[in-house]
Amino acid sequence: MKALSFFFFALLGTSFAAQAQTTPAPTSLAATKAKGTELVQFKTSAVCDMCKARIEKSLAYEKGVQAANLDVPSKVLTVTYRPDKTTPTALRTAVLKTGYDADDLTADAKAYDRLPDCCKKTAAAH
Ligand SMILES: [Cu+2]
Repeated sequence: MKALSFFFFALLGTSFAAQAQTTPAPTSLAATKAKGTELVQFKTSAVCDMCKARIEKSLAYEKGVQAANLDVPSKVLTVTYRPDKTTPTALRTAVLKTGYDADDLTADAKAYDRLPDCCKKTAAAH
C-alpha cells in the first residue's frame, strides 16, 4: 500500500512538472508585472499593425498606464496600469474612444468613422 501511494505521488509529480513546462504564458505575464501595478486584458476589434500602434499609443497617453501591448492575431490588448491612478473601466473607455471595441462594448462611433478603411471591422485580416 505504501509503495503504491508513493508511485501515485511520483506520477502526480511528473504530470505537474510536464504541465508547468507546457504553459509558460502565465508565468511570463506575472514576470512583467511590476510591484504596485495591475494587469488587465481586453479583447479589441483591431485588425492590423496600424491598429496595434494606434491603440498602444492612445493607451500610453492615458493616466496611470505603465505599458500597453496588443497582440494582433488574438486582438487581445494587455495593459499594465497603476490601480491608484486609473481603473479597468477608464482603460476600456480609452480603447472605445480610439475607435475599437473593448470586450463586449462597442467602439465610439465618431472615432470609428475616423479610422482608415483598412482598420474597420469589415476589413479582412492583413
Ligand atoms: Cu488597422
